[in-house]
Amino acid sequence: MIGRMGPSRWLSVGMSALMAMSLTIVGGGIALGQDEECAPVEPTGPLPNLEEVLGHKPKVGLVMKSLANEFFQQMQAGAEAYAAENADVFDFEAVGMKDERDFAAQVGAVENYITQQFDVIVIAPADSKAMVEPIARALEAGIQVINIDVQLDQQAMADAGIDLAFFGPDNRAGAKLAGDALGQALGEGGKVVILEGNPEADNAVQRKLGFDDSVAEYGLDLLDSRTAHWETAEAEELTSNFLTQYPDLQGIMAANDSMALGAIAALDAAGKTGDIQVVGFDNIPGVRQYIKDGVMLATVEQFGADMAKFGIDFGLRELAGENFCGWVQTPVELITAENVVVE
Ligand code: ALL
Repeated sequence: MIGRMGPSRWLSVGMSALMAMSLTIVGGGIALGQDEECAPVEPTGPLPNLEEVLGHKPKVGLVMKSLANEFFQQMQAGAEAYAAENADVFDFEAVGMKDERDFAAQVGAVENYITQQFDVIVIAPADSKAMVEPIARALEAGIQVINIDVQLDQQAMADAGIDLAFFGPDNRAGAKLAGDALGQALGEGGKVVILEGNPEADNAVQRKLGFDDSVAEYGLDLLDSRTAHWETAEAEELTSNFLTQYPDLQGIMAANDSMALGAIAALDAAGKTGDIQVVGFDNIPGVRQYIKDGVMLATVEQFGADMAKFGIDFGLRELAGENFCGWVQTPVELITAENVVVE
């Protein structure tokens, strides 16, 4: 049921109105410049029961990225538990990729759901441009597609003649929370590097911009910025190289926690644990103890499981005739030693 989540955590930002950023109160939640043409996004009542209308129980597919990444493991677990609670309302299946660059697996999953005539696809695209084509084919086949986590490219969507709402966080603002924590810890002139996510994904681009914002605001000295494609092993290797290249390095901004873990492993191997501050993004279970122990400075919680659950809800609501547009903004929260919860 959609109402369980607490409405005030959900913001709706219409793309066209985004620039204006006017503050409006909508139905108990806060909407930033909500696009009036867009359906209200407040959580409302129980899930629509569509079995009678459709003649079958709706089939919902969740397409994620790397299942080696705890972020998606948690998303999968949350979505599966939600589907089990609502087993009378919809059938559910979740798929992921074997690693962060196994893009063909995502395309294959969408094709497969088209063939199997799924009713709803909720997808976190690995590539903001390349994923538009397969999604356009799914829409053409009459499937409701909900874009979560990584926003599809506006131009690529326009070229393909589609227009999907985005259900996800402000990645730039989220990264800036982590970047600011590092800025405050190091002060002006602090020497930092950025480990970027996969540049094909819009959220990687946005997080890089958010870190850049912190660099500018705190007068940090950005020595280097490169991608480790969201992966731990690649981040470890890149960080080892950075440590040799920049012996006076003081801080690392990683665009996700998988890469933060790689950075921490490289620091450990170099005997520099705790000497160089690390921030990340996701608040995966694997970093929480490090944050508590001061090995890692901060991360950003982005409620991945909720994102998928809401994606399912909004998909079913679209199937019932509602139409969402613009940006349905989901929350982010800075996690430090002060508020981290180690289970
Ligand atoms: C993004 C997510 C996570 C994740 C990354 C890796 O889309 O938001 O931060 O770690 O994908 O695929």
